[in-house]
Order: sequence, then structure tokens, then C-alpha cells
Amino acid sequence: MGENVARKLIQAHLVEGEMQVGKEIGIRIDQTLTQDATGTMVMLELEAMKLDRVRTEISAQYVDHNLIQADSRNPDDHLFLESACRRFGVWFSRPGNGVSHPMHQENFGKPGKTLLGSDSHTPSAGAVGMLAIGAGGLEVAMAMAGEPFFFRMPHIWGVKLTGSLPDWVSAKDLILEMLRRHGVSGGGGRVIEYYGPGLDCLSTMDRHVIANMGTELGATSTVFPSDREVRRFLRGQGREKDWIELLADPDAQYDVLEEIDLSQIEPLIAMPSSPGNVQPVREVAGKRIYQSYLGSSANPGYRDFAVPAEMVKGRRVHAGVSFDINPASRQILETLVRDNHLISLIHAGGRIHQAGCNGCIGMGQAPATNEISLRTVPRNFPGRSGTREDKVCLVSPETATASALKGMITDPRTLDFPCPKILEPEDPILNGEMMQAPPSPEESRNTDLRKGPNIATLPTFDPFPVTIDIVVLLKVEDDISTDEIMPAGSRVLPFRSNIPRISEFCFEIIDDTYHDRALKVREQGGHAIIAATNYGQGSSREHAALAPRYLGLRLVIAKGFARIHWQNLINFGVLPLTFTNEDDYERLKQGDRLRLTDIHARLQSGHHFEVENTSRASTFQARHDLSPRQIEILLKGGLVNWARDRLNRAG
Ligand code: MIC
Repeated sequence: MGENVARKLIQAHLVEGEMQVGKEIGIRIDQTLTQDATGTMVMLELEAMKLDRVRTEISAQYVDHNLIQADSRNPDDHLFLESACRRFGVWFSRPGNGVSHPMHQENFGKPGKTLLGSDSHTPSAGAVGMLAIGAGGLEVAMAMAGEPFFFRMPHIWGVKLTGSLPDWVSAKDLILEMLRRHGVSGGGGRVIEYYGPGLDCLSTMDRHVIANMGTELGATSTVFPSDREVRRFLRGQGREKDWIELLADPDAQYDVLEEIDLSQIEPLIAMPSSPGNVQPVREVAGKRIYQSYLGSSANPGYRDFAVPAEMVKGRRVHAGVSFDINPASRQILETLVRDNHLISLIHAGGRIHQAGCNGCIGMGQAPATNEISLRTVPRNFPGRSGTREDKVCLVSPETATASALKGMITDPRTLDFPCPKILEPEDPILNGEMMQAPPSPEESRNTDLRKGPNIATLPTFDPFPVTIDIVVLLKVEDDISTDEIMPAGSRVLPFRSNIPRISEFCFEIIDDTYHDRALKVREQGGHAIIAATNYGQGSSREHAALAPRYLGLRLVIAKGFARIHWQNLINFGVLPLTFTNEDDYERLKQGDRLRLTDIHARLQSGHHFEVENTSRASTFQARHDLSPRQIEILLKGGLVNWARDRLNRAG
């Protein structure tokens, strides 16, 4: 039987387990990616593990999230990260260079390799034929220490593309079409692999757009083949030697099949406040907008700015619109300057920001109250923009720009000028020297970590108790994102290296009494959270598990979990269970007391738990889905304890 690209990549890196869907497997990780908002924790974790030097082929650290320097906290963290990169042998990308995902693709993307990143959008690198997966920081720290990465063998979802995209429709509309069809959890337990003749109209950066937002579908990763187009891209980056061909066999099989005729796709928009809330733009056209925002890892390519530049050339954006331009990388910005695109954007009324994540993560550019913001970013979870009751919509650069010109949501096909034709440049400006290479091992050993006053040592956690008798402190609905558990934004992100401080913001969007109530019961055994489906969707931020754990969270019972958050809970010693009978979710109330006994023995002897609701004198059934390795981690009180023992044993 012929193999697909995803299985070939897994096979070539498999170090533990069998490639049977649903079974835990371990793969070797060739490269890692960390960004500043999660990277400070990763570096502290490496320190806690007493690692001398990373054992990957490439590990790279980017400063792209915490760019606002309103006080010394963020710049202190930048210096800490730079020192940690020197200490552990990691490449360092300084603030202003750009967003990790396009930068990694430009500088290190290599077909056939694996990449693990402490950012949920790491799968973007699937654009160049890599198997790239997002994970919590601790998992990435383990990979940097040379340990395998463990996950469940996914279903491979083959999506055959035929036809070609019509004028005014681009890669973003294709991934929005996938979200329209399948929603925010449709990719759970799957790797998406695109193939077929339709690939011919998608550049490597277009593929990046699609792979990036596979994360919004809940997919483990997205892969594309490494074909002639990837070779062209690497040639442009001066790295053609890194190209290998990696194609699915002609008779390749897939676990799940789907076909999309690209010529049938129309401009789409994800309405507030979920990437899965997709509609045709024409159905909501005419609504007044406040902001139109270009940039982020979801639309980082040259064409994602050059097409808008051509659209506004010689025109002015509507007087009522804030037209925010967020270049994704320094190189792309330089090329846009060379090709006279930036001047068109500036002249038409654009507000130019530095290369980085910026408003995508709520670092500035928050929209006004009750006003619509159209963005080319990957996600629009409630409050993520920095405005509590925000109305953020996800669109293509074409729709964002058409709407900026008109001052209202506009289907670009209704404009009275032709669709600009932009090709990816064959000779982009390269500026790789901006990446700081790691020093020699000797020099590394003489480097001290430079910790500013904002860096707090990691909290330590005890082994998991045998019995818990705790209160349900919070009951939440379907699809709670990590942005709602542990908000991002300019107020909160500077505390990413300080768990006690950041925990004060936990769940504040949903219930701002959570933190104080949690502290009150922390010494009485802690608390539980009850959740519905897809709990913890979105970001990889381990703070969404670590901060509640610090506040005493021991147990989450949900109808279902998002992959990365589920793993993060285990990594920090929180037991995730699912309801055997989902009706029990309805019967539970905030304030109920839950009791679980004999936990160690039960975890080891099967998958079922009887949970006693002592407030209602009733019981219900729940199950765990932990592998023997994960049980060990949980019982030790989390991955830091487990890893320290393991690495120490290995000497
Ligand atoms: C995001 O887009 O939500 C982030 C910010 O990039 C996160 C990482 C983080 O929370 O630091 C992600 O996607 O994992």
C-alpha cells in the first residue's frame, strides 16, 4: 500500500510505539521553535532540568509576542532569553525580526524534518513538507533535551484539491472553508494532508496560511508535500540545498478523504467570536467597520501585503477605518519597501507597526468598544484583542482591504477594479544575519542566565494524592479557549515568567472571582473544574494549566478536551477525566463537592473512575485516557518532577 507524506514523516522519526491510530507513539524531534511568551518558561524548565546544551539539530527562539515595552518587564525577559540562548546553544531572533512561524520557515524550514514548537501555530512549517507540531513548553523543553515527543497516532485526513482559486479568493478563504465545513474541533486527532492538482496554484506561503490555521480545526498538524514549489521557495531563501522531494506515493491511502474544488470557493469571514463561525462575506456585507488589520502568522507572506498595496494604490482607505499593517518578518518588510508596496500602504492611510505578532495577541491595536475589527489573524476568541466585548472577524487580505476602502464589510468581488496579480518574488531580500547563532559549547558554559526581577522561579508541585475531596469551583460551557482560561494581551503577557502574578488573571473573562475563591480552598485540597466539549482549544500556552494548578486545580472533568491543553494539564499534575455519560454534566453544579478515592490504583488498573458527588449523595462514572507514561507523570506531580528523575538517572 502506498504511503502518504504524513505517515512517511512519522515513520522516519518513530522511536517508540506502533503506528496504529489512537496508540501513543514517540517521535524524534529534529528542530524546536520557542517564542518569548512561552519561551521564558521553557528556558526556566531547561534550567530546572540542569540541561547543559540542546540536543536537537536546530533550536530557535524568537522574540515576537511581548514587544510592547511599557516598563522593564518585557525587555528584561528579552535579555533573559538572549542569555538563555547563549547558555543552552539556541539560535536567537531579536525583537523586530518578525513572527516565529514565517521566520522559521524562511531560515530553517527543511523538508523531511520534524519540528516541535511551544506555540500552537507551529504546524505552519508543514508548508515545506515538515511534520511540525505545537505543544506545551515543557514538552518542547524535553525535546530540546533530546527526548522523544509523545502523541497519539493520528488519523491522516487527505484533502484533495482540484481546480484553482478564482480572482479575489485566496488561501485564507480555503482554510475558512475547511472551518465552515468542520468547525473548531473537526480536526481533532488528525493530521491534515493536502494533495492533488489544485496545489499548483498555492505558493509555499499560501500553504503556510492553510497549515497555520489547521490548528483552528483542532488538528495535530497539517502537511503539504515537498514539491517543485517548495524548491522554488528554498531557492529564494538561498537554501536550495536543503530541498528534498517528498511526495505521497501515487497509490497513497488516507484514513479520511475529502475533496475541495478551489474554483467553487468564495470570500469567507469568521464572525465573532470563533474561527468556526464562518459565513460568506456577501451575507454580512454592508456592516460598518472600525478596523482592518493585516498581518500575523496566518497571513504573513509577501503577497498578503503586496495585494492590499496594489488595491489601495492611488486610493485612500475610508476615513473611519484604522488600517493597521503588521509586517510578519523583517525580510518581507524589506522586500515590500524595495518593491514600492509599503509606500502605497502608507500613502493610502495605513498605520505601520513593527514586524511581530502585535495585535494578534492583544499587544496593542485593540478595537474600540462594540466596533467591528476585520483581521487576517488566525483566531478571534472573546477578548483576545484586548477589548473585553470585542467583535473580531477573520478574513483574507483581499476582504480586509476591500472593507478598509469602503468603511464596511465588503466582498472584494464587488470592487470596480481588477484583482491585482502578484507573484511571490524570486529574489526576496535576505537578512539571515539578524538571527544570532549559538556560541561554542565552551563559551556557552561561561554564560550566566540574566534574570530580571520579573522572573520568578517555577513553583514546585507534590506527587498526586491518593484521595481527593474537592469543590467544583467553576462550571463552563463548550469550546472554552485558553484565551478565556489564561488571557493574553498587553496587561497579562508581561507576567508569563511569573506564575504567582499571572495566576491573578485566570478565568477573569468568565468569572473574575475565580482567583480569590481558588486561593481560599487551596490549602483544603484544591478544586475541580467541570467543562463541556473541546475544553482548552486554541493556544499551546502551558500557563492555562500551570496557573490554575498553582491555584489548587487538581481535576477537570469535561465532555472533551483539546489535545495540547489536555497534555498540559497532565504535565502539571492535573487529572483530566471525561464523562462516561454526558448527561452527568447537566446534573453537576458549581459548589458541589467531588470525591475520588484510590486514585493511583484506579489509574493503573483501568480507565474507569467512580466519582462521588458528596453534596448530592450520588455517584457518576468518568474515564481517563492516559497512557502508562502519562500516569507516571501525573502521579509524580508533573513532567518537571518526572523529567528531573529521568534525566538524572540517565546521568
Ligand atoms: C496564540 O496565537 O494564541 C499564541 C499567542 O501564539 C499562542 C502561544 C501563547 O499563548 O503564547 C499559541 O498559539 O500557542
